[in-house]
Amino acid sequence: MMTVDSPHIICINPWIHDFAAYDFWAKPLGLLSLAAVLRTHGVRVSYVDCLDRFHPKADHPGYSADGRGPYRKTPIPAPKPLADVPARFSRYGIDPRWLAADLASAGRPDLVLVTSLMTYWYTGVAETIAAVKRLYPDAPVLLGGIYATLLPEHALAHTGADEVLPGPAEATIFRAIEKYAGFSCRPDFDPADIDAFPYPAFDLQSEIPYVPLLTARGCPNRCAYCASHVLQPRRMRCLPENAAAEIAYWHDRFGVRNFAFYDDALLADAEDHAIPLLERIAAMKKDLSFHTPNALHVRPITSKIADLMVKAGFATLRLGLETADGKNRELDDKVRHEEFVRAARLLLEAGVDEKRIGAYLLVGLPGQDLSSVEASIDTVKKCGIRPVLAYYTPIPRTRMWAAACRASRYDLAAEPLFTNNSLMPCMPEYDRPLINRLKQRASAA
Ligand code: B12
Repeated sequence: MMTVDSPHIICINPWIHDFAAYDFWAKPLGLLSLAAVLRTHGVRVSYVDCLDRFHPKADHPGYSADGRGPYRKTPIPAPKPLADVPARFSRYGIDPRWLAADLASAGRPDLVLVTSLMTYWYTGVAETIAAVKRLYPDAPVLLGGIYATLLPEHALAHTGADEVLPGPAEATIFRAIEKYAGFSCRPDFDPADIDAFPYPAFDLQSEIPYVPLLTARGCPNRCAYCASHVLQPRRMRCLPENAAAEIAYWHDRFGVRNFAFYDDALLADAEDHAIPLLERIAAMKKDLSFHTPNALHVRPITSKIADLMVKAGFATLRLGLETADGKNRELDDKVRHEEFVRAARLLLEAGVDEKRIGAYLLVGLPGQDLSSVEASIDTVKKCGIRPVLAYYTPIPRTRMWAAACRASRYDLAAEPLFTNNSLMPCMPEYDRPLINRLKQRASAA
């Protein structure tokens, strides 16, 4: 099957450049999935994580009981388009000297794979690739991931990558390896079958404080503000027994206790998917904690699901208040309001700690009257759970993008940095007193 000796590939999770960043169960699941695929096909894979909170050279590794924690942070000048923003800009992640040393000790690569996440973090990607090119000027750098998929031309022009490969790459990565490393091999699994994928290579990390789980790719919904259907056009769902086996694997082999679901719609078709999965997790009787930072839809929550979540060990719950069609976005719609109140009641009755249930409220949507958010905050509180403000990020290729561009005081289409939600880019102005009032109202007891 192989035509040349195994190539050496370095996979890199790049730095973040932003006004704020925190590890809310955020790992480069896609990159580590590809690393696992390559490894099982005879490729020598090294992993360099610019966001490693547990880097051996870090003074104070950021431990926390549930896996979350702060990234190391270094103030840097803001990129020119953001120079006038009155907030401190930073590089999040390891010291550049540690990165250089890690790249050197990995050894010369035949190919470098860099992932990307937020479109407005591209300057962090560019700084990472520049560091690679300083050490290994001849090594080809291939960029993929979410930014690369949403804005491939921009990514090619602005990051220094030799090639940008958009979209899910379980199938396409093999051609790239052949092109750049002369290593020809065919996938020995079906890239259209999520059950056939190897487990992501979290074992390449210096620590495994938690494991992200993705029991399905893609989303059955088409919310106007979300790019999931562009990023993962093909919906694939794994069998509940396989998801349960993966959880047991990380716990039994590596002692992992915290798991974060990345699914866009974990509760879709719950009878066939989430319910059997939760039953299996509960039956394991292991002391595990599950977190849903990517939000659960409230509509499918029943008393059975709420009970099973408690039995399985769901510790941090985030609820999304948006509807599937993205039409009714504020908490003023009758049906949605009742659904929400009911879901909150069921979860509280089942025994989920009220402090650990948060409801995301989208703030800063095009045309949104921010004072309406105050009423939504009060409604959520009345239900006995926590409002969590989620600042709207305009995303290219979503249905809401055109409206976002029209509403914005910035030229969003010309400069992805302006889509940073810290700027509240779709509001006519950054109304600091009002935003502070909302924050206070949301956090007040
Ligand atoms: C899980 C998730 C999170 C997690 C953390 C994820 C992480 N890794 O850090 C949490 C819940 C914390 C999170 C938070 C946020 N998120 Co989020 N998140 C996601 C989600 C649902 C899944 C990402 C994922 O892991 N996918 C699964 C893997 C397997 O796919 P993948 O990473 O794309 O990888 C594949 C390909 O891209 C490719 N690939 C990847 N790397 C590479 C490298 C190479 C070289 C190649 C060739 C290929 C390749 O192959 C992989 C395998 O097929 C996406 C939506 C989605 N469905 O993708 C949104 C998404 C990325 N998030 C988004 C947003 C806006 C946010 C928030 C800002 C939300 C908010 N407004 O408050 C926050 C803030 C994050 C922050 N500042 O830290 C947006 C991004 C918008 C943008 N402008 O880029 C998305 C697209 C959702 C959306 N609304 O459309 N998020």
